[in-house]
Amino acid sequence: MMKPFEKPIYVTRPFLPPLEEFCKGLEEIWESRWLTNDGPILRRFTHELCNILETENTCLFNNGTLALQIALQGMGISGEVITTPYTFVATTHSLFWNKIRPVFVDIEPEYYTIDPEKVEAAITPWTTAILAVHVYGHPCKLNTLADIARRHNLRLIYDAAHAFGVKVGGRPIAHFGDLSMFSFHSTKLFHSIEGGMLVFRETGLKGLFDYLKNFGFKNEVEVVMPGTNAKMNEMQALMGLHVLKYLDGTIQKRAKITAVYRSRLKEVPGIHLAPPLSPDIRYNYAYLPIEVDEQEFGMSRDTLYEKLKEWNVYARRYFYPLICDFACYRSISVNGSLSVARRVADRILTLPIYDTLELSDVETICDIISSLQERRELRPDATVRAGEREIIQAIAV
Ligand code: T4K
Repeated sequence: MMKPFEKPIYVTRPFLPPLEEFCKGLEEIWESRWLTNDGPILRRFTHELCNILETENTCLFNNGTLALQIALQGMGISGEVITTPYTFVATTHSLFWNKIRPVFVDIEPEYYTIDPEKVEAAITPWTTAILAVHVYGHPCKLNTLADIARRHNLRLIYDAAHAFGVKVGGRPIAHFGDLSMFSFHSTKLFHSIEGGMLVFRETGLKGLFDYLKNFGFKNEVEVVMPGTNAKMNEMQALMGLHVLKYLDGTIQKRAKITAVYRSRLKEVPGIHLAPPLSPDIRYNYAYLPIEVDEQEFGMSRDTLYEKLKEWNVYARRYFYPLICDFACYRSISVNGSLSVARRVADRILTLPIYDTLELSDVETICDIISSLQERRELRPDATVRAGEREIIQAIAV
């Protein structure tokens, strides 16, 4: 008989490098007594990232939210920005902090990224930019969005918080659009405890972002703009450097986990996964979203979410509710019905995925989901052989 997991299985766990390696790095920090403010480890980390991303146009921050806020300010974005309601709330907060009006449009149903047709329909004379999200690391419709941005003279900004390590046609995803923001939060596949990065096309933005994240200081006696404090410190950079060494292995492990979920869950009625991505995309397996069809599965997404907790499995409803349904954004008018985003937000569940999750545990999670579905099939009106209902219920309890 299946038993609940002894320890909680969370939606994610941060990757941690071998402790001895990290301690060696700490010794270097102790030696130098340089803790923050453009230290030597931050410079090394930046250099490594520039190599991987094949660009010098990067800037590191203490988190992704401040990075995005600073990006919008540095690029002078104002008026209206067309964006998605299906994301983490920080995407919209970054607009709000810059006094920009978000215009929410619907998403496409396969990969949950912003629907380019809806974007084009929402453009007004006040629109200055598109803020799209590579949600779960799924690339947006890159070419179509670029074409719309070019034709309407709009800036194209990507919240790529989930997309570190993703490549499209062999190119890092950071190469698309005018600017991309990556989050290095501990819950991300690649992290620096907390952290964020901007990657941008215009080389001139680098100096601006450096000022904005360091109080606007040009030198000891000159402040050239009202900046804030959004610097990455040496401990963060050290963690980032060490986690980076293991990134490929981490992605491979997640790919294996995803393969097990995919092969097992495709047999479960009412559980739907995004279709496989196009072969020219190198995915990072950042999240494992499933959609729960209440009719077919016999149980709502919320009931499944609660039932899984009884088995010590803590899935998450990323991203529910939609941003436009949060109290602080309810007064903002939305463009169109958002029918796809609403349906997905009501059905989505992100399942546990992280490098140390055993494949046998993934199998067990799938067994639990299947058994919950089978149990629901035993509705009073279902035809079952004598005694079968009792047997299946006993297995499922
Ligand atoms: N744009 C998008 C699209 C984003 O998704 C995010 C962040 C941002 C922008 C902003 O980037 P940052 O400013 O954060 O760099 C988490 C993260 O805090 C957030 O970074 C992330 N998106 C969002 C999707 O998820 P929570 O509140 O759901 O995380 P929390 O603390 O509940 O953690 C989830 C699970 O992870 C826990 O149940 C256990 C595990 N965990 C977590 C932490 C922090 C650990 O095992 N160890 C840990 O240290 O927001």
